[in-house]
Amino acid sequence: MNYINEVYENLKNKYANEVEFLQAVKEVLESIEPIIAENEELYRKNKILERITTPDRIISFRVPWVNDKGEVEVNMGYRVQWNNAIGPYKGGLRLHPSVNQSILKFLAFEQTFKNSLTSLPMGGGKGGSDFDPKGKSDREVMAFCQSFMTELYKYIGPNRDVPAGDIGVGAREIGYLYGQYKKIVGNYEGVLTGKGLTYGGSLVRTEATGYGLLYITNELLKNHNIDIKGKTIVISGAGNVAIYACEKAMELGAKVVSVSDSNGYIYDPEGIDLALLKEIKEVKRARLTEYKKMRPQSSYHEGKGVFKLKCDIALPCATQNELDLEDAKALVKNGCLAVCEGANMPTTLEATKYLQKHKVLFIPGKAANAGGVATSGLEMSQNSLRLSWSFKEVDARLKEIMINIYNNMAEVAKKYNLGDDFVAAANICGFLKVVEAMLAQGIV
Ligand code: NDP
Ligand code: 2IT
Repeated sequence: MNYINEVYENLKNKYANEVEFLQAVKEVLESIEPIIAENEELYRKNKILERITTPDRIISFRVPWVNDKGEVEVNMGYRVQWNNAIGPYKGGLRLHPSVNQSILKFLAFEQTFKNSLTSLPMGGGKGGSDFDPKGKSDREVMAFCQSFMTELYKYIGPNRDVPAGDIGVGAREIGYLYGQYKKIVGNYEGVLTGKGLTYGGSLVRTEATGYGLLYITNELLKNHNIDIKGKTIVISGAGNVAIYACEKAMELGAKVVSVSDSNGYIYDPEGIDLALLKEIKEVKRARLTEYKKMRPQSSYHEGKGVFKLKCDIALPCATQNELDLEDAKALVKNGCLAVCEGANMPTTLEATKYLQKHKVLFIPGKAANAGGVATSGLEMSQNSLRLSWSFKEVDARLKEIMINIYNNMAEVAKKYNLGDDFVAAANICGFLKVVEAMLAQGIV
């Protein structure tokens, strides 16, 4: 059996229930075949694949907190510290009832390669809890965050592990987490990113993932002689990534006709009303059904289906495995030109292969949504320098990083004859830097 299959089969036997983790590993291992072939003996001897698919550690803990009725509730908290060969662990915290070890392992594994792609010195990590922030009062969210940090603080630090936001974690949660860390540790330091602008946050971090997604999408299109102006875009999700993807897409002259949440989606043929969307999601924390009430020309559709809409470009920005084979078939049938992933692993393996086979340009999440963590890296730099850069400066750096990621992928694609396979190109780019650092640092 070849080395890649051996490692994958072992993981499959050991972690049969961790389907998301196995999916993420399979995609990476399949695409680094040419790299392994070049140096198989060295990699085998150093057990590189076994080590890179095993986290440095997984911390899991109880998170007790008191709800508004005075009752005690108990959740599980986790931090997966995957790999710190190229820098301190870095990655978001997810608060969602679906959170489990498999999901956090896939996210931390992916994060390791994503962070490597940014060219900034950040290792990979991810954490979170099965706590559901939906419908909770501010005080309940604060109580949860304080309890979560009372355990997590032992394992993080500005040179050790720097968490940030992800699904269910935005400015409010980062504020409560930061306050508790500071109270326990006593240091005013850059231990989290996505902080508020009055206490060490960076301009553009809120917009960064969505903006970065559009910068790289635009670069992809430009390099294929396609103008984004006038194109119809379908976006899924209505959270942080979706909102700012929508904003930048409109700025670039495209028309965004949909957004969605876990209950259903909005189709607005005249283009999404961004101010209304922000008011509903960022201010009121309400459901998308509110949108239809204010925009009668739009329609609300219960359940899934956003990718069945006709579009030139699809940007999945909600969650893992939201775009399946049926969606991929509909996108191809409707003449979709490009799919770029704002979310982490939103496209199933079969759907990805179908899209690529039918010549739909495809950029995987670890490249396309790297703008968020890249700007977190810029927040860390500003914290270390005790400086704040202007919006224009951070935005310019973000854009440069995204274009660099595209160019690095294109170079690797050329070198290994990958055509437009940016899945393989991203995995190879991310993998090489981490592995070189691991080899240099010995068996640790
Ligand atoms: P938010 O919590 O701000 O928004 C998430 C959106 O996705 C909401 O509209 C939510 O709907 C929807 N959603 C979440 N879970 C599900 C589900 N199981 N089924 C259907 N819809 C769902 O999160 P973000 O926008 O920050 O994150 C979105 C994606 O982008 C995630 O995959 C995240 O990992 C990824 N990402 C985020 C980055 C960041 O900087 N924030 C950086 C890079 C990637 P509802 O409100 O109904 O739950
Ligand atoms: O998936 C991701 O890259 C994020 N949620 C952002 C992580 C970060 O550290 O900013």
